[in-house]
This record gives sequence, C-alpha cells and structure tokens, in this order.
Amino acid sequence: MQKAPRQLLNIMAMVWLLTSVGIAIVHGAEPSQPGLPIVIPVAADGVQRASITLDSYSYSPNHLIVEAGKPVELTLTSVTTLIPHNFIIKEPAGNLSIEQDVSAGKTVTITFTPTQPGTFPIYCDKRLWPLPSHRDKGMEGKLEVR
Ligand SMILES: [Cu+2]
Repeated sequence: MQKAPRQLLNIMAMVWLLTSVGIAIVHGAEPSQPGLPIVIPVAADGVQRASITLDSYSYSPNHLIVEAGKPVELTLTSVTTLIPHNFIIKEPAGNLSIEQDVSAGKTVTITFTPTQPGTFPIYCDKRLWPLPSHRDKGMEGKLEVR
C-alpha cells in the first residue's frame, strides 16, 4: 500500500509530460494576426508584383489588394525548415483557381489575372493528421480585387 502514492506520482508525471508535448505540437507557432491591407503597385510593365512570406502558420502580408484585369505576379517564399505549405485561392465567382505547393525553404512564382471584383479567401489546406489544418491554425488571408 505504501507504493501507491509513488505510482500515482509517476502516472501524473507521465500525463503531464504527454500533455506538454501535445500542446507544444499543436501550438508550434502563433497564428498570424490580421494584417494591414497591402495595395500591390502596378509596375511600368503593367504587372502587379508582390512577395509573400509563408511560415507556420501565416502568410505575410495576408491581405492583398489588386486591380482587376491586370496580371498579378506573386513570389511565394517559405521560411520553414520542415513543414510544407501551399497557397490556394479557389473561387468560381472570382474566376480564380490557384493551388500552388511551396516546399519548406523554397520560393515559387505564380501569375494570374483576376477579372472579377470581390474579396476571395487565401488559405493553406495542409494538415498533419489528426491535427487541425493549417488554415484552422490561422494560415489564411484574402485577395481583394477592385
Ligand atoms: Cu501550411
């Protein structure tokens, strides 16, 4: 009977350890805060260019404002060392269907021309089962077409 308290302590220590590790995995990074809207300038060649940084779990900047009818060129740079992300804008109403993977530490450039005014969600749908998707962790933004 004298061993009971010690076993209880061991179990409690184990539970504490597992819980701490679980919390550390789920909260690996703080979700992005709502960013200030960024108006992407139109370059002399008529292209609207911007650079976006992808991290776990954010886009920065994450609120992009562009003009309809002019090409948009986004340079997507991942600053993670392990976690893959993507950049999705799927909006039939906006005539947009973009899905671009961005591997850890890589940079890719995408080009598209928005034609319909509106505000469309940007998000990352990657997930490590059974954890929530990156979007659920705050990896989202918006494209505002004017
Ligand atoms: Cu992601």
